[in-house]
Amino acid sequence: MTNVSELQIERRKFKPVLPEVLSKGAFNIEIKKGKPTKSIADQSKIKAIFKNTYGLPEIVFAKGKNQAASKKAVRVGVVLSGGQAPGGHNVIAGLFDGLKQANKKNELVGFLGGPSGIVENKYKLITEELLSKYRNTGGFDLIKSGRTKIETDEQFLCAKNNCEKLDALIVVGGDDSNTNAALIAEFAKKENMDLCVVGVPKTIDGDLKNSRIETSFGFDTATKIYAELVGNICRDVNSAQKYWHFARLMGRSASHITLEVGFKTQPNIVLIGEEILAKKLTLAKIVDNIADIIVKRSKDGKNFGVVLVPEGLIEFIPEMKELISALNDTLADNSDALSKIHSVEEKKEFVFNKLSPKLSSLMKSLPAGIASQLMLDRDPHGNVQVSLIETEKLLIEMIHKKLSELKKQGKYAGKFSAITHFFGYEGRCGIPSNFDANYCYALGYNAAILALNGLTGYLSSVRNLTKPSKQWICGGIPLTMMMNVERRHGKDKPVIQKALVDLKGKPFKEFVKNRDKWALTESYIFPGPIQYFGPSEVTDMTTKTLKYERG
Ligand code: FBP
Repeated sequence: MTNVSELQIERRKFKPVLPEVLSKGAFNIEIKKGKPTKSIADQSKIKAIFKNTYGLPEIVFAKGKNQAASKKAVRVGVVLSGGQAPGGHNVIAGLFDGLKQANKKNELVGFLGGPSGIVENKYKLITEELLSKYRNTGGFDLIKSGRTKIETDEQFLCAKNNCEKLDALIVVGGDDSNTNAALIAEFAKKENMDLCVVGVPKTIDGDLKNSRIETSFGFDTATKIYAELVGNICRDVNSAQKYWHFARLMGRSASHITLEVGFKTQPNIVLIGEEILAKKLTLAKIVDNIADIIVKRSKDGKNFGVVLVPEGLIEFIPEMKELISALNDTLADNSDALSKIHSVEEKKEFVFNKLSPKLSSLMKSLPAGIASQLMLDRDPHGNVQVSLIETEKLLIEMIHKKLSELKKQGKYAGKFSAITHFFGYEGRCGIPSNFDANYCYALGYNAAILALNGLTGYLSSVRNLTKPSKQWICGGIPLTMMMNVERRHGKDKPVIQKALVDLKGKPFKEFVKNRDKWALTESYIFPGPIQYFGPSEVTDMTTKTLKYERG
């Protein structure tokens, strides 16, 4: 009995197709430098923090000769940071192959368990024998991941000691982890270390992007997996015609996943957090809007439908955003006192007394379970763990109340039976799609080229992604260019700005054009499972978001 599936065996044989510009290796790539750059906001504050790495030029790779790339053997460390995303192993594979192509003696070590592996000096040497089992597979299990933030002086000192023998460190992570990468790059420069730090844009949430980073890796595969599940639910709904399904989809700060899955399946209601914030909708108004569609459909005899809820919805509702931000500060300022209180109810009482009367009564008005979930520990970067907050249940509870009021008023005669789903972890470790397998391999290979050229403080950038991978454009984007100052853990911190759904952007406009029709009809699409073999139309398609944004 073997412990790999038939698909895994076949999938290992997939050979990612490198962008043309990378295909001849490090010594045949010319480095083109652009003009000095600025951070997207708070320039003077960011410049003051990143004295040594602020203002770097953008880098684009072109075909040509390169004398500068390191010919001497180098030792490079890689760390996978934050939530899993399909394709992480291919980043390591591309990195490994890029380094070995330049010099067989180059070495790659993988820090274990995320950034804590750097602090605790836990690592393993990556060899071809080891890596061959992981090529084109999902998950981060080759070296695991973690959410530790390298923050304290002591942690920086440990990192310094443990990276002393490295020539480069590659940080594969989202906005927070790459912010950390930028801080490490700055620290290394300040300490005169010979360490080049390069980031790789990872997150299924799709919120680490800009004009040069078209998408983060993992978004493509994860949304395809969620879309298969939601599509199947749509078909079930249309067959039985008796339930309303509420599916919450991962994406803690932005609604890109929900929008993309919306395009792929065309359900009846798709909530976009960014729109809710822009329109300053209250929780009650959101519930009214959903109830309105439920009532309209029931008049046509349709007591069924599908609703997509972005995981981060709660933080987009202005009154809840205010509450969460006050809670963040209260929890951070009173962490010692709170750690001595053991029951959640007593903790809640303590917090109620610290909040303003308005926020305290808002919190008291929430279902007890949701209020407790809001009190849960923040992650090391100061983020609320929205994946643990069951917003869909909150909505359903409120919709029930609203519909029974409408019933009493004689405005609703339907039946509302709701089923909930949370699709998150199901999509984060799937076998990468062809797109992610190619993209991740290119990102890793590209990071190797940046590292071999000592280009520190950059994010690996591979773009032109709606074209075949041979035509992709490669280079590096200064990490400080994407930064602004935000409030975290009750303090102002430099962070890479998250890319939220752009309400003026083409994907959102396309959605608005269609949503009224989706609401009242059954325009469902059933995308089915990811296809790894077969016609290019189904195996190589990119996301609808990329198609509308770049099409
Ligand atoms: P990253 O931003 O680190 O890639 O992680 C994103 C994410 O998958 C979110 O969608 C989700 O809210 C969160 O991770 C869950 O975190 P955890 O794995 O710690 O439960």
